Amino acid sequence: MPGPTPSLPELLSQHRPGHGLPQAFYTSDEVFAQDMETIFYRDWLFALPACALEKPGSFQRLRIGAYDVVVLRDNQGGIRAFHNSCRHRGSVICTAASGKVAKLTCPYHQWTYGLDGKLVWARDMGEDFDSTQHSLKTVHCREVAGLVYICLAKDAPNFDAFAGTVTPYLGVHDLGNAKIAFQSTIVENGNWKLVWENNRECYHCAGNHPDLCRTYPEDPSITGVSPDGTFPEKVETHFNRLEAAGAPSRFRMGEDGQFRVARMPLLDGAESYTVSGKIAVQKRLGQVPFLDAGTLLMFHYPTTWNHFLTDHSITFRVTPIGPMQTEVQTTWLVNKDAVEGVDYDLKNLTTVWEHTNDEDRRVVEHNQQGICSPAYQPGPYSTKHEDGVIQFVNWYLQRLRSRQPQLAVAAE
Ligand code: 3BY
Ligand code: FES
Ligand code: FE
Repeated sequence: MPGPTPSLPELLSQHRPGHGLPQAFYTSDEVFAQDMETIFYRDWLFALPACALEKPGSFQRLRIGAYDVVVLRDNQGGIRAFHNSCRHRGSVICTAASGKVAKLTCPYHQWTYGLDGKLVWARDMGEDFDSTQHSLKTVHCREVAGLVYICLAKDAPNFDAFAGTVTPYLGVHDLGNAKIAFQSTIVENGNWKLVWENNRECYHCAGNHPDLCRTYPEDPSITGVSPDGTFPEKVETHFNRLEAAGAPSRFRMGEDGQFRVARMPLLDGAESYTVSGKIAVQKRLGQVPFLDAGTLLMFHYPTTWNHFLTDHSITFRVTPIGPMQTEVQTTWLVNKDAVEGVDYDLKNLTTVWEHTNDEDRRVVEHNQQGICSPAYQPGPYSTKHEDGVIQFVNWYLQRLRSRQPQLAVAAE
């Protein structure tokens, strides 16, 4: 019979570099709680594309572990985030997943807040009651080129390096003029780190993604992180061609490995993620200079990877639900003036990634099932195909160690 879960310092000392993580990292309640405390409650998290909040008062509710958050557009057009907990007796205020309101009224005793979070009405609270002391609690919120990020920490980590690096890359994609064509939300019965490990390699692509492989190259230099900083000549030529035409493309990575951005070529002749390989949306989103400009790949741990294409863009959001459950939300963005049935066919637009997501769900679930066996022993990653996975695992372990000083010592 398996014994009790080893402590986190023990687990860290069991990890062999270049190998998968010990079982408990993917299964235990304790590690899951630690991941939430150390990473999800402290890092910047992708929330939604700004265009999801169309008008002042549009809101969306997000759940991150124990936290319930409302992200909304205020009367000045800015985007703000608040804890969804009333300053009276704590009720949730927004009960719907999304909607549009003039003000935020608590369903319990109707305390009412403005879109700036200030308490504007509370009945019969007496002379001494100071409404200015009862504003909604704010959550850090930043918009980067049409993408909204939040941070639950009291003191948010620096976000400027990421924002400053990716903003020029995203400029040509014009996400400010996007609308949501489709959104899918799936639950994968697997740990959030397995979702990421799977995303960070294409070693599994040929065996699992028949539709994606019509356009997306299996070449590890496209998906990976180029540990030696070099790229095949074909990729270099692609970078140079796109940059000369005004579309930033070269591979850039955050200093601590939290994010990467690079405009990568698709297979020869491919323009977008469709079965035919041709663009899906005739009225394109953005001003990417060529139809064969490939895909701008951007990830930011721990919540998002993205594909910004020549005709549309796709955002992905990863939200852990439990040690062996993760939500993956995919959003297809198109030009706000593109008309479904005229400029694009929704099925043609979404088929490849609907299939790919389902195939990824299946491999992640199989991975989780096998890891749950007492016979599981972490195996070696392929250095050729899985350098991106090694990079993710190293980032994760480094986060745990740097934010839990006792773990840094235990790992020596
Ligand atoms: O979604 C990703 O970023 C990559 C590309 C295709 C599959 N996956 C490895
Ligand atoms: Fe919100 Fe009472 S709990 S008004
Ligand atoms: Fe995949």
